Amino acid sequence: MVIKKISKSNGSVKVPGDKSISHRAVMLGSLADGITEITGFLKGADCLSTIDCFRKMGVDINVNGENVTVKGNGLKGLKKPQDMLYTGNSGTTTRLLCGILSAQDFDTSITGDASIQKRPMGRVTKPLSLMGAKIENEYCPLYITGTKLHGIDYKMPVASAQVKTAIILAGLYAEGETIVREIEKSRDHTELMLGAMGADIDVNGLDITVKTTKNLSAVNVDVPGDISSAAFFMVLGAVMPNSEITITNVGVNPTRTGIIDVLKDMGADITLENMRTSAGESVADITVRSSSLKGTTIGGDIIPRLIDELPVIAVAAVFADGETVIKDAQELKVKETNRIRAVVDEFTKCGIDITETDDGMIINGGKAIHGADFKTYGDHRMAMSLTVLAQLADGESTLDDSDCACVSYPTFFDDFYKLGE
Ligand code: SPQ
Repeated sequence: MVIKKISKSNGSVKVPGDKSISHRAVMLGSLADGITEITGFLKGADCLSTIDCFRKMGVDINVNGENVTVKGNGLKGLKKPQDMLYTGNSGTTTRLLCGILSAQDFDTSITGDASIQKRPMGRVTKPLSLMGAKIENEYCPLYITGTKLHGIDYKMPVASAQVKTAIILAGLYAEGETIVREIEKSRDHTELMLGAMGADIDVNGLDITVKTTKNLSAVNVDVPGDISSAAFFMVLGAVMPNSEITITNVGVNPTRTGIIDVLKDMGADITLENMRTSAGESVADITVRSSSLKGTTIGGDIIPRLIDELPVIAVAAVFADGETVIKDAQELKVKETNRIRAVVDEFTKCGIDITETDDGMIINGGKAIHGADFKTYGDHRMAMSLTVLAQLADGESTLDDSDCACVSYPTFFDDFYKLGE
């Protein structure tokens, strides 16, 4: 696909629902007693994979546009699926399911696409096995023998919301108390939603304690817009001359807002308005205006708060004066693709001064760049980040695969080009 260029970016955009919250609403709704009405659900491929898996385990889920109704089966009401569960491209579905399925009284198996089969599952299977879980393999396909679990006190070796959540979900079923100790705070949507559903869960700084839970009570979930999708417009608005973009109804849970902090630090003109809370999640309208950016250093405990935004933050760094250092971001290597290598290889094609490091990259920005024929590696965030990058490159750019954007943002290209009209 030739990446069309827009000559201006002005106006308002409403990005689709948050992917992390949409997954969790379907999963926890399936395990709750009663009916969960989800509004603003993200109908991206990953969340549809989650729906498909739970339907295969006997949960009645009705999808009507962005409205989803889940008739919960209760914590002990899932049924043995006929076939292997297929999680597509979704790490969240795969890892969170491991926590739930370990504790069922039936056996299951899970696999996903070529990318999922390369993503490490040992990070969830190891702690779950300490709880008594029986999971064969550290890469998909995984074979899970349902069994009784017991609580553990687990210090996480990586900052990962998926690992944390898999253990918490297993902890709902486990005998005794389960404590997960994070090294850095990662997104806390699971804790918030479980708390609202009446689970016995307590958060104390980086430590989360969950006790055996008899039942969860369904709550309605109004999913805010995904800040990870808003990120593309935040960077576009900041780097493109004469821009003013308002992104409405964006989730600004503090565990997700690292990109706002970093862009502000780089000199971006960003304001948050209409701050409100919906189902325990903070929501705001975000306005970004073009400004001159300067390089910065990004590392430490901000990384989990912006991990998925780093490819597009790297785009901002290309148009910022001076050096930007991204460090402590080794986790990028185990995403849909190795996002450090992918960003460095594709940006290099444009003549950008970028160097790969073991835990991130160094970008010397503020220089003219030219278009290129880009590879996305089947990674949705690469496809959308490269589309933003191409806007300020001289000459034409192409993408080998634009369809992969549908994993998290099926209407991305429509929304993007509408801003230029
Ligand atoms: O679900 P998946 O494929 O892992 O998606 C990604 C993404 O870019 O959309 C990562 F590749 O987001 C993860 C995120 O990186 C979603 C997530 C969650 O919902 O709990 C947590 C993060 O992953 P991790 O490994 O840090 O727990």
